[in-house]
Amino acid sequence: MSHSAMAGSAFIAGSRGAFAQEAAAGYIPVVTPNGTTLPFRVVDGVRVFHLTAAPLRHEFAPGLTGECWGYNGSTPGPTIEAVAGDRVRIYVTNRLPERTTVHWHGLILPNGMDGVGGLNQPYILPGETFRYEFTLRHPGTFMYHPHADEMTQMGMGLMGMFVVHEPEPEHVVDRDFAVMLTEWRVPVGARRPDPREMTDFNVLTLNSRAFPGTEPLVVRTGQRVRIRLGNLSAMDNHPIHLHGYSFMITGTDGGRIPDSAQWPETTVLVPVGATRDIEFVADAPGDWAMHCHFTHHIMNQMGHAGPNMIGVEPGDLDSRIRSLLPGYMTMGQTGMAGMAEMGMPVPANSIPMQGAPGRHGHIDMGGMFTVLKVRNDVTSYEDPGWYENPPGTLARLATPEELGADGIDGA
Ligand SMILES: [Cu+2]
Repeated sequence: MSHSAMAGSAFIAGSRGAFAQEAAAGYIPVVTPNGTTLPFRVVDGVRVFHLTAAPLRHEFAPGLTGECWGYNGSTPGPTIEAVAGDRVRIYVTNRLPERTTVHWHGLILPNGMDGVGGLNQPYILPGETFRYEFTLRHPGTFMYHPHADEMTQMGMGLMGMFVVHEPEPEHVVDRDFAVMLTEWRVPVGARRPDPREMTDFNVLTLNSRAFPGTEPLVVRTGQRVRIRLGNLSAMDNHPIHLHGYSFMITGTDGGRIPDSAQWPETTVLVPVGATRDIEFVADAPGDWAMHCHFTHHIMNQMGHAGPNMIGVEPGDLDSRIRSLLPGYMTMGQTGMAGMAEMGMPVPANSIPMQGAPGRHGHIDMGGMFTVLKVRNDVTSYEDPGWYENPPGTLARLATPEELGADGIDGA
């Protein structure tokens, strides 16, 4: 008997926040930062879900809202969770202005359930509801997305994570996160992502949110943590770097990697159309950055068209231009960090180069960036605020005495 029986016949709410919810479903539920878990009901032993694809308004981060597409009111759609051995029935209602399907990425299932429009099934036309049903044959981290007008529908936000737990929990963790990586082109001043973009993506997201809109991953010191990363970006693999830890790569959308074949990393490359699971014991308290290591993927909307000003000495250029253009100021001569921090006026509904204030100053990163917050004494998984570094453990200005004592010249 599958674990779904434990869930009873009531809809199970998504898991967020309190510890008490963890035992409810018979496994440690996955947490989808900034997202939710898809409710289900059990009917005659079958776990029944309902997805509705529809347009929606989505906030990428404070200051930038888009007219996107998603499932059940969000992009990514709610995370689907079940247990290997479960039979699942998933109804999909199409409220989009065009036909769609859903492909269950990575799942081993009957050919007619695979969701490639035209190849495996007729399209789900606007207004129709299709029924998918199959048995989950193996545990792992999978995804779901349309296989119809793929460039448009994924470029507009239609995607979600699909987690299948082990029937007899062998590799148990205390905190289990699901994070979908994707990328968007939202022209400055526009609300509509442009799915025709091939190269110049300017909103890079974790669960469709750009920092500082990303919720931190909150963990108690000593907990075993799994982060399930999926990538349904149009064109980019993402090297996701976690600070503070060496983690093991424990799974892909092909399944769990045997212990003997796992390897340690601090950066995991998540290819387009793939998932990667990483695991570690959170034994180091602090605020640890987790971000894509492509530096252009930790920038929000920015222009690339202007001249490179680094090292330029503008002389009296500013005062001369100001006679024509009041308030003009040459920027970027010493680097570009100041631009966001200065609070440059920006076009409505845009977040150019925006980072966020941190505990010790401005964080220059935005986009595909979040924070793993590890704390000794958390009693809930709400954001605990910034880490207070214990005395003697914070980098600081060197004193002349210290420089002299250690023989540092030229400081
Ligand atoms: Cu990236």
